[in-house]
Amino acid sequence: MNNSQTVVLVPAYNEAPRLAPVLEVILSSPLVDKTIVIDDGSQDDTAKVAATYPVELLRFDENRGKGAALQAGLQTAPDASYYLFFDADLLNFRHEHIAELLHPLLENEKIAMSVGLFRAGHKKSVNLAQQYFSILNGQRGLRRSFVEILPDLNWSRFGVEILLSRYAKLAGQEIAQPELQGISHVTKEEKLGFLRGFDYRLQMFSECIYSLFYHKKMIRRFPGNVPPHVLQKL
Ligand SMILES: Nc1nc2c(ncn2[C@@H]2O[C@H](COP(=O)(O)OP(=O)(O)OP(=O)(O)O)[C@@H](O)[C@H]2O)c(=O)[nH]1
Ligand SMILES: [Mg+2]
Repeated sequence: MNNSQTVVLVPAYNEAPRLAPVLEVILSSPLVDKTIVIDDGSQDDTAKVAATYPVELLRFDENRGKGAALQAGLQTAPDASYYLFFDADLLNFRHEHIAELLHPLLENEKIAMSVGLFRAGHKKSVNLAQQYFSILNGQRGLRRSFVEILPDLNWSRFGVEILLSRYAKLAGQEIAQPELQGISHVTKEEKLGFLRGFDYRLQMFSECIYSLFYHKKMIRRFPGNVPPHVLQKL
């Protein structure tokens, strides 16, 4: 009997039109024990949609960014063995993607984090972007022992993936990069229209660049649970 627990975290900000199909895949997966949706300050019906499903819903009035949302989710389930992160706007999302992300953690205890690589048949731009920017992918699996040594994620907003990937390297942790075939997601421009979407994209880029250049400084300032020997290297 295996009593390990797998918890899925879904950060969702203004995702009411896209959230339901993603939750249906997660909730019908035999690999998932618990699902937590984190909505901080959505102006649409994201929380209402989430509340129609058997998930734990964390709702904050103020928007605090994706990094803080994931941190809140992690703190809610401190005893899980594995944590999977899935964005709320996935397309062509299937059970096999959950297995692909989880398997590297189950099969090799040296792997601290798995980072999904999108392999989308039809969207060439997504494939190409992933080739170069896999560090940005939000579909991840984390082992509890890695979660237990994470720095504070609250400041990082859209830079959270860069923070996690860079920190894993600094902490000498191994990363797996399973391919997630056929999966894709809705872009900001598709959600918000070109101008507003592009504006939001620029904001995301600036948060990512901040994280890329300043993650060491920010880890020193907000070390969370980073062990002393890792802090010394920063
Ligand atoms: N709770 C919460 N979730 C967020 C926040 N910002 C982004 N998210 C969620 O994080 C996931 C990824 O955000 P997206 O805006 O789709 O970013 P992306 O997919 O990296 O970027 P593009 O597709 O290139 O536009 C989605 O599920 C968002 O709803 C936030 O401030 N709070
Ligand atoms: Mg997206």
